[in-house]
Amino acid sequence: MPSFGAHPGVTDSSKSVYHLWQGFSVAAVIIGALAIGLILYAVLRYRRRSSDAIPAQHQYHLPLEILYTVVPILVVFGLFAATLVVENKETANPQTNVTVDVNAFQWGWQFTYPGTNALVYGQTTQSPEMVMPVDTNVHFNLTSTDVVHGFYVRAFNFSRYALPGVVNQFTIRATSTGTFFGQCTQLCGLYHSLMYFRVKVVTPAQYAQWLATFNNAADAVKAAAATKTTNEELASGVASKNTTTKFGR
Ligand SMILES: [Cu+2]
Repeated sequence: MPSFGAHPGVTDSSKSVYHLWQGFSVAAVIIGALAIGLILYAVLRYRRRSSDAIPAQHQYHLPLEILYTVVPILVVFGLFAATLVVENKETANPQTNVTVDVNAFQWGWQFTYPGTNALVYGQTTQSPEMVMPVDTNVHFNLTSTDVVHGFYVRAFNFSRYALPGVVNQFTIRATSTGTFFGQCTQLCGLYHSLMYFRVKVVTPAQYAQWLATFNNAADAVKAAAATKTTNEELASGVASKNTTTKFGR
């Protein structure tokens, strides 16, 4: 099936969004072709041939009127139902073992991994690179220290506001390894254009190895300081969705 300009991406949810897009595009092509076909047929078949003869008139054709009322309603309901299914998948927060706290600020990103010393931090030209395991549900708690930012990863077909005072939660399961570009998608000030980051998706073994590199006293101090400010924001923020455990922990 053609892509209609979109891409499947590298996560479960990016793929379902992509398939939804394909479904909508196919529906639009079929309905567009039908409408244009009927218009062209009527224009050509019943074009004016002589000055006085007019085509036979068929108003109040009840079955036809019912058909062109009911069919569009069914089409709209079908598209609505498909959207609902995909949206529910997008906002599902299944139980996870990996949690990443993302804190956006003017103008950079901080990624901390609760329960570990891992800390990824970078601003403007530093482009921090966060790490997450493949084929694993990863829970994100997204917030901001100052203004509204946008967490966007193109390969994930995914974007969320990073809002001060709100904790936006979502779960992403990457299905292939690689390094993917992310960026802020809300005009947030002078260096908004430099608010890039990268997401590195690695195997679970590589992820464990990466976490282990932070097992030292110096990184423990740094992570404690970084998570303290993030935790204060998470605690004061309003959760985007009620969860049984506090912010998925
Ligand atoms: Cu920003």
